Amino acid sequence: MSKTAFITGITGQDGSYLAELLLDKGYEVHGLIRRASTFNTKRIDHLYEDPHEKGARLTLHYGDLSDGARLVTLLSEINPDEIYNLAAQSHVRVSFDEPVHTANTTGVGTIRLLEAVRQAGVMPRFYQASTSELFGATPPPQGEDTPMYPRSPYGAAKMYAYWITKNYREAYDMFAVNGILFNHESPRRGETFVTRKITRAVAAIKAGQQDKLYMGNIDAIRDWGYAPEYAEGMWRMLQADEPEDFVLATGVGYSVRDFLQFSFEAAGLEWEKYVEFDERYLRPTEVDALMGDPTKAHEKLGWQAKVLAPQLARIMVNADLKQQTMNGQHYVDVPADDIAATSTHAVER
Ligand code: NAP
Ligand code: F7E
Repeated sequence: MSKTAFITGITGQDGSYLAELLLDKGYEVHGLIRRASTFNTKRIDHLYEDPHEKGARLTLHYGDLSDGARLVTLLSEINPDEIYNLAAQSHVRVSFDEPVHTANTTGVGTIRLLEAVRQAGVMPRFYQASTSELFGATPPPQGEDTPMYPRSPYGAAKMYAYWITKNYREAYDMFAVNGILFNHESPRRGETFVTRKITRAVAAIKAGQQDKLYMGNIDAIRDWGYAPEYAEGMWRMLQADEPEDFVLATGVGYSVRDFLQFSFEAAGLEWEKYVEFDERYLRPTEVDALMGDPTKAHEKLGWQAKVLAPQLARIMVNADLKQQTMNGQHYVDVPADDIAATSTHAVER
């Protein structure tokens, strides 16, 4: 019998890779999408199956993490074996502009979903998209037992979600786990996160459409991995014998300056000629350095990151260059030569 999964945030970067992975594994996949006045399913359009066709295994449902009643109805109907809660207002800088909205979606949204599980009387395994932003000001390396010190409304909202997931595991014996994921990127990364902002700018500069790239704090250090590999890690957490929290990271840190260099080099350009500082991209409180310790995931889940930032930058620049030549009409996935070097579930278009 095939398993059924429910994914919130299926239209996001991670949701799209996870949906691919689960469909590949034979799951029936249900995704929560927000009604918008424009289409917001670009990252999963290639997975769409006409529901009139027999055997269609991807179903999308309108809903929102702010609407608990809708979540109860959906979970009662779907009765999933696994829930992946990936939906969030996920941009750290934006969370300073919209702190209450971020708390409502990223924090309280999680308890709405957990309560919906209880009210619907279903018994799925539950994955919570926790984050290295929980560690915030605590210096690296950061592992499962590192003290948490969030530095943004986003980090604080995720802190609540992290603890309420643990609490429901202990209070109600739920198989509920936190995946504490360090930054992971891809050609599908949202355009205003730093890696994608850089790789899109490289492609636009190369095409003669842009002269300058304005950046904030380029001294910040991050542990950047490749998103499809992290989707595999999420799935493995829910297949484990016991519900436990895991860090997923590469274990290697690079600065934003390093990522600029890798990306511009990939297009044969010198970053210093194009990059300028703009204070509007600074945050009121910054997370200076994140670098994870993925030992537990390696030992217990057999999970290990393969792609590190230099290769990641090449993958993303190549995809953005290709997208430029296609006039930005389509999402372009990982080029074939890079895909061969990884074992991912990315779909070529
Ligand atoms: P993303 O690309 O920003 O996707 C976020 C998803 O959440 C989108 O599908 C979005 O829908 C949906 N969403 C936002 N608000 C919602 C609401 N109120 N109700 C229902 N859906 C809502 O994020 P991502 O990079 O894929 O990350 C996935 C999850 O992992 C997030 O929770 C993020 O905070 C967390 N995380 C990410 C990283 C990372 O490096 N990527 C690291 C650690 C943790 P629309 O498409 O309609 O906007
Ligand atoms: O910033 C610096 C910025 O916005 C990375 C989310 O997925 O990962 C992500 O959060 C660093 C920061 O990601 C610009 O100050 C410099 O130090 O790409 P980012 P993030 O804040 O690390 C975590 C794990 C999550 O959970 C989040 O959901 O880059 N930086 N100049 C800049 N950042 C941006 N966005 N834009 C700049 O111009």
